[in-house]
Amino acid sequence: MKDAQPRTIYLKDYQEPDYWIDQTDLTFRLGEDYTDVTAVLQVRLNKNKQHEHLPNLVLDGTDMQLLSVSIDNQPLDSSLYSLTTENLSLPVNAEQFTATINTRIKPQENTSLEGLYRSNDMFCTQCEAEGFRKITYYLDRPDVMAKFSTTIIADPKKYPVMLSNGNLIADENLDDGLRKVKWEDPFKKPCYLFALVAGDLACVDDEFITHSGRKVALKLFTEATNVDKCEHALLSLKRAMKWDEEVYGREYDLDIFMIVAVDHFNMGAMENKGLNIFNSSCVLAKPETATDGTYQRIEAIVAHEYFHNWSGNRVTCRDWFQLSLKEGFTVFRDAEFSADMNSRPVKRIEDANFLRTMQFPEDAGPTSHPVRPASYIEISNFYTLTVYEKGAEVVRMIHNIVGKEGFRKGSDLYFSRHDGQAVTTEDFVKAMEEANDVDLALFRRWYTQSGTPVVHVSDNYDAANKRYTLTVKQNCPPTPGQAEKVPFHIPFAVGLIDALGNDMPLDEQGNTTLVLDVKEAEQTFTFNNISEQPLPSLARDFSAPVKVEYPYTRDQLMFLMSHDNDGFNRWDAGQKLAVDIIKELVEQQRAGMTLALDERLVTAYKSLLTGSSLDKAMLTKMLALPSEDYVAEECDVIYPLSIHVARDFVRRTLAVKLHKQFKTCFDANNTQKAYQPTAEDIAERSLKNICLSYLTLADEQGIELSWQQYQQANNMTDRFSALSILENAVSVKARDYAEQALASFYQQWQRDAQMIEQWLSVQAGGEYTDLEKIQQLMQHNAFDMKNPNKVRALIGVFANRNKVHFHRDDGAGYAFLADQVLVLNRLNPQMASRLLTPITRWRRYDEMRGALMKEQLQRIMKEKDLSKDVYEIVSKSLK
Ligand code: B3K
Ligand code: ZN
Repeated sequence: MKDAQPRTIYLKDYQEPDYWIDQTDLTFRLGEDYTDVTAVLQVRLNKNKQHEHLPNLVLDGTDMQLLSVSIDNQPLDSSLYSLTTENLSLPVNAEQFTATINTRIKPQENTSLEGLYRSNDMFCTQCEAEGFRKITYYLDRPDVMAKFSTTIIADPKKYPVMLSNGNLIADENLDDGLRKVKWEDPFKKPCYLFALVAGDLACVDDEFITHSGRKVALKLFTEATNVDKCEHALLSLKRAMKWDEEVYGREYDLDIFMIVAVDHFNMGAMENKGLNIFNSSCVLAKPETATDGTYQRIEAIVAHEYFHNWSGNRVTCRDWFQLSLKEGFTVFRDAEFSADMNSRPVKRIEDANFLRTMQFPEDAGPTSHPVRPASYIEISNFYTLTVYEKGAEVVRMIHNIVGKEGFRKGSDLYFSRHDGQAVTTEDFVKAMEEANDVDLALFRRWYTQSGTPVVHVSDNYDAANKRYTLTVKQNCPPTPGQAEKVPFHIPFAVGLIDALGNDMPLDEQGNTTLVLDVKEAEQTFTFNNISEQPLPSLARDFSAPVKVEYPYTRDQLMFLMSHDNDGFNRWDAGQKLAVDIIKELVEQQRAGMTLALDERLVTAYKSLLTGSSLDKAMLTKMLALPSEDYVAEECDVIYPLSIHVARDFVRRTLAVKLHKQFKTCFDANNTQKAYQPTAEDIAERSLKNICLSYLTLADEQGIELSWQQYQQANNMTDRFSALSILENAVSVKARDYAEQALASFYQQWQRDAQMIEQWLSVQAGGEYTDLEKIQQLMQHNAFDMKNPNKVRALIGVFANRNKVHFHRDDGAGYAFLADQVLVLNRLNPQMASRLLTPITRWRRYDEMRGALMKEQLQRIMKEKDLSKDVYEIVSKSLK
């Protein structure tokens, strides 16, 4: 650590800046040894604030060399300014002035992938949240919005493509053989939306005609070998542009929209104004190399970044505590887009499942924080599932409270009122409230209280009076810094189901789902004219991000699995049944008993496979057992190996007992069509492949079937499914096939970055890949510690998915992870702190494992030069 105790930043301390920057003119001289940057800033005193005298202009800046500064063209002697490792402080003697700052940076040495850096042979940037301060000294905060121009001077042979935000306004060849281009962005923006790209890139062109008839040039830049992987992203972009016009009335505002694919990127993509930069793995796809999952992820991320043009760029965040203002809202927008493009109930199941499996543990763990955090040490640590996914659920609840049309009125008001401004989540809620004349006073608690509320439901049926009552109690467990909670406003959607499985009418209008406004710690709701004892269907469509407790019997869950009219709850009934059964087996396993599966699960699966009228996408979801992570989340103490054994036993038993049904279903869906990533075909392939995974567990014929599919597949979805099935199958034959497949896969695709990531991850998660194998793979040419995708594919997948070997009894898995975190702490702190997550949850595990994880956290804590990123996570985890 640079400072002994890194500083905590608090929302309550927010103040407007002393100065504004109205115009920022940047010039980059890109070189192989260094890059020189000139920033010309038009600075103006902020008169909203009281000043006794003109304060110094304190600019943020780190990791660079200051060459010179001048104010209104007068060079400033170094004795007149003060410079620290984090700031440049300049004396000021006028309310308006021009500051010119020359800095030198070394992008080729920048492994943090923040600021200006190199990926392969190109230059690219990532400035959110605080990367711009690694490019030049600046007011690096989102409430300072300026108009930008960017001049790039570079060798045109090495960097024929030179891009920045906005429109190209000049392009000239200089006498010294260099080329100079100038870009100008007509919209003011915070510096986190600045972008620059230079490299030898190919471009795939397309266009979009907006609602008002303007033509927008769409350009996707990538290395020349990837031009055949651009079609799907461009198609997704055009769909997203159209959808935002239709659903939100939002039109694109520049005449050009560019996307660049880069191989070295810390996350998925970045919404820089007019110049989105994408992790290659989130934008490039062709049927031979991308799975259906990749196709769908690309559609969602391209849309997400595009939607930010309004929810993020035109209306941005006042400070980083407001991050969910743009992220929660934009995730909600992209989820609705994906629901409209594909299957709505399936998308809802996927999102709710993801939230429960991944965000609930975060919300219950040592880094738990509200959707709008109150403090942080390193803002990069707050790009979390809570800010993104729970934030999106909070927006969804507002949508459900005010209704679809009300939400549109609210978003119209929000965009028109705040266009060009940097605002807060409070401004968003106010716009929703005012446009709809609703009171969201209590609802605001979702932004300030952390933790997952638990809703306990009990019921009573009074047959004589045909009256049914539901008693709903809520509580929220304590989280760091929040011992006591006040009740949340929970929109709780409820249906009642009769003995034949039909929804009962709940009011005079005949509505069969009612949204109860739960606002108190305990409340009772009465339903009249209920002709028989009903079975409740609770929190339909996952109407709030809460845990629901109701004492369903296994028979009742089976009934709901085949009768609930709410798609989400129908699926969830199956999950609840399976979790209950797997937890029972975990106990049996720990007690050294012979495992015995409750036959009811077999019966339930059999009726899914034979008698159900579900569509294929839904059926696939119903046939997938809850993940080990979800079962773990539902256990008081996590015994990872017992959970693995128990779940595996269920899979094998189902595979043997329902072999015939799985085979029939597999054959019916094994239609060898030409590949198309349509919702219908994706569903068919997913159903076929889940059947194949069960068949492979049953006998050697299943293994032969997978091997055959691996060799004959005409698309990567089928090929990769077969590969990962073989990689996890136990027989000698399967091990042999898996080895052959992995070798030929590598042979064929070693020059394709996305394929190598897949190759690493299928091995890292493999049941038979032990720690020693992981260490060997780290030495392989395919691996690169400086490439986040590779780190995630190998180390991340090992630590998160390979339960058997990561959690081995001697703690070597944890020590290995800590070693890698310490290496990355120097190379790429953001990656280091993300990678840590599995061992931060040490309190949830059995005593032995918990102690071993804690030991590793303590070891990391002793490191001398800990980044703020890692320090924050480790210190909070040990508190
Ligand atoms: N806004 C970016 C995330 C930036 C993360 C920086 N550490 C991507 C997105 O959410 O669209
Ligand atoms: Zn985003």
